[in-house]
Amino acid sequence: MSTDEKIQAEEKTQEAVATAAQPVTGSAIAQLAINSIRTLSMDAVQAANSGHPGTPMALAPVAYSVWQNFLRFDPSDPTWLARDRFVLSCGHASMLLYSVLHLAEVKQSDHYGDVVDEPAVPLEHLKQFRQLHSRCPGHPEFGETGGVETTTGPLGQGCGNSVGMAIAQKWLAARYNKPGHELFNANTYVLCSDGDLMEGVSSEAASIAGHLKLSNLIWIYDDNKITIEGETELAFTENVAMRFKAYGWNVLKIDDANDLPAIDKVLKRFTRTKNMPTFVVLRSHIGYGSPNKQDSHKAHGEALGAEEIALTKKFYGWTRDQFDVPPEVYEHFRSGVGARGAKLHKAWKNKVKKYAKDHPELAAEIAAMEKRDLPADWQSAIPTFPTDPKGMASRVSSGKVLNALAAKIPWLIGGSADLAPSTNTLLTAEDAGHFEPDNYGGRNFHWGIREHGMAAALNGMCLGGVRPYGATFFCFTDYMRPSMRLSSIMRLPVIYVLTHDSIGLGEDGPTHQPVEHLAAMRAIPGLVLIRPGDANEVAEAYRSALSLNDKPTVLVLTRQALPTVDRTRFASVSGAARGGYVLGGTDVQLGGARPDVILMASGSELQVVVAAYERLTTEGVKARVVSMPSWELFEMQDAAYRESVLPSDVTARVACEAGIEQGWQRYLGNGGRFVGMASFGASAPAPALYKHFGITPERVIEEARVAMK
Ligand SMILES: Cc1ncc(C[n+]2csc(CCOP(=O)(O)OP(=O)(O)O)c2C)c(N)n1
Ligand SMILES: [Mg+2]
Repeated sequence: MSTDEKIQAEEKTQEAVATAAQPVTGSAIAQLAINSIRTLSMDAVQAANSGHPGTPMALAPVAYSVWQNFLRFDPSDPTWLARDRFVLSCGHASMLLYSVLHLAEVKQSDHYGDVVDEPAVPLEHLKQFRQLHSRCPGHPEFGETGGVETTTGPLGQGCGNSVGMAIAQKWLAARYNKPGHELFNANTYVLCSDGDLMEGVSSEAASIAGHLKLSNLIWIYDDNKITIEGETELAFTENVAMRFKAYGWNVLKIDDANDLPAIDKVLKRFTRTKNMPTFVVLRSHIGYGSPNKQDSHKAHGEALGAEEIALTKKFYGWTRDQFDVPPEVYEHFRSGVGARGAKLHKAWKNKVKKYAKDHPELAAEIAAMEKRDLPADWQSAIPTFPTDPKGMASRVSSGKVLNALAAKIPWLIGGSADLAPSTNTLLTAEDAGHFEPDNYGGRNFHWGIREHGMAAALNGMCLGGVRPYGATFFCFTDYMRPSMRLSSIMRLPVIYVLTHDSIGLGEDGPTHQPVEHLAAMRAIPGLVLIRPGDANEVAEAYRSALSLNDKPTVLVLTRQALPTVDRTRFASVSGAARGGYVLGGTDVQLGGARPDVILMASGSELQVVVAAYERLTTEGVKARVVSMPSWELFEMQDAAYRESVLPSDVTARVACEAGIEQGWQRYLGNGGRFVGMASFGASAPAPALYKHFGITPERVIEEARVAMK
């Protein structure tokens, strides 16, 4: 008998036992727990008069089964590194998650993994669903509510995150498990909806998960045949199961979302599946139990109304008041997921203690990772680059710095969306390896041409404990912006290595040349963009990026060579950490005199303003040149420092950047002038383009003269 046949035979026996032993709906206490999830969800949506009751009502049984019978999760420490993850990708059904977190008495934790000794979701917060400062915001938000593993709501993102979580779990297992010491073997459970599966990002994620054979990942698809506008017939008629089969997933079916034994069987089957992710088509009925709204899009996104709630509760046989949970339900969860999680977590801590004796260095790594720390001496790896008028592309210096740092930080792992030879993001150490189904300890990732899936997975990897980076061309941030925005909302220190930063990439032309992308990235609150001006600023950029443990960083790098600035003639590169600094024309160099004009630039245009500065200086103009690799880091400095770099009484200013002007007004003021792009680029060698679009020292000098008038 093959393994698969054995599993099937075993399941048949179990099925017979299950059918004989209990009704299809499960035990009375299970029913009570499930109906508690349903009624809490209905009541909270009704209290808010806003939200999504139908899907929590339908998915309560499967959420119950996963949590109560399978999830290895300790409610008293929702941040335990080796825990199973539960992701509600259809974030609109947030009340499902909040109800479970409430009933399972999960503790509160924050963005940094600090646990607070109080319930994450007390009843008062459920009653304040969707109100300001409630721990039950409209959609689940990581860091706001203990037990919420990731921020979901933009459909498809949770699916993408889950692939990153499963990857992190496989990687941790491969690197840290040793003979006699199994520390990591966690699973990721996902609930997802029609919307999740229509979004492209989930297809990218599913495709790579199948390729990678992530057997620790299960997506449970809520096949309710309903979306907002009506029946899925309107727009979604493909055979989803066949699609996932083609992706290489193990596809299973549950015909009735209320059939607990069937759910149990499928989840067991998942935990025994070794070589592929699991996809479950779960046929459900949105608004289950509501006599007038079940199976209708009316149950999707609005309160049921008091009358309909009364009718539905009658159907459930529910006689209690609003928000009134039977005490035995709490006890039930305590003795289920609570007891199991506490026991496993305690055993894990003991395992780690023993492990630390045999593998002290690896144990120290795990401890650092748990706190989102880095190895103590990681900064010692950061290289310095000698002065070089010819210099090197910042993508090249980036590759050198990244590799030097990776040697010090084992869990700095990542890859590119099929552009590693161009983005220079390959880790070249002999033992770095490639993350593949037969080598989950590999540190190089091949995302294929799936930028969005990559970015969503990076968030999941970061949530899973590692420090991930992902790379592509800067222009293709357009293809992953939704996930980058979520990196920032979740305060995740993901590093995006983005090369080919402007018209400077040359011949590939306007489709590949970012123009508005700097402005677009800077518009994302909390995200730190760094566009370093030479190799040493690249080194500093990595120092900043890795020092930040609660913000994503975007490194914007060139294809073309940049001169490495002579730091004996110009200021030390240490200023780059402050986002903007005086490179030439310092107070000392100007003898304390007020500058006549300030020239600012980032990245590849630094050399342009430096050339202009040198010419103006020889002409006797008291010019100052400011390198501005990062507005966001500059804005984090105190007012006195910012004033010392850009004295407010110097209104003659020129900024030069091979992107659009938008945003530069902040530093230019009314009297300032901008030299950059106002249109898409063109296909030609880079020097010709800089000349054609007038991004030259001559133009900067011209504008400086206008500004000084
Ligand atoms: C990217 C994205 N687009 C649109 C929405 C708005 N929206 C929320 S739920 C939903 C569709 C609901 O259908 P389904 O995913 O099947 O969820 P169900 O109603 O079955 O729970 C839409 C369009 C969203 N949240 N995210
Ligand atoms: Mg649906």
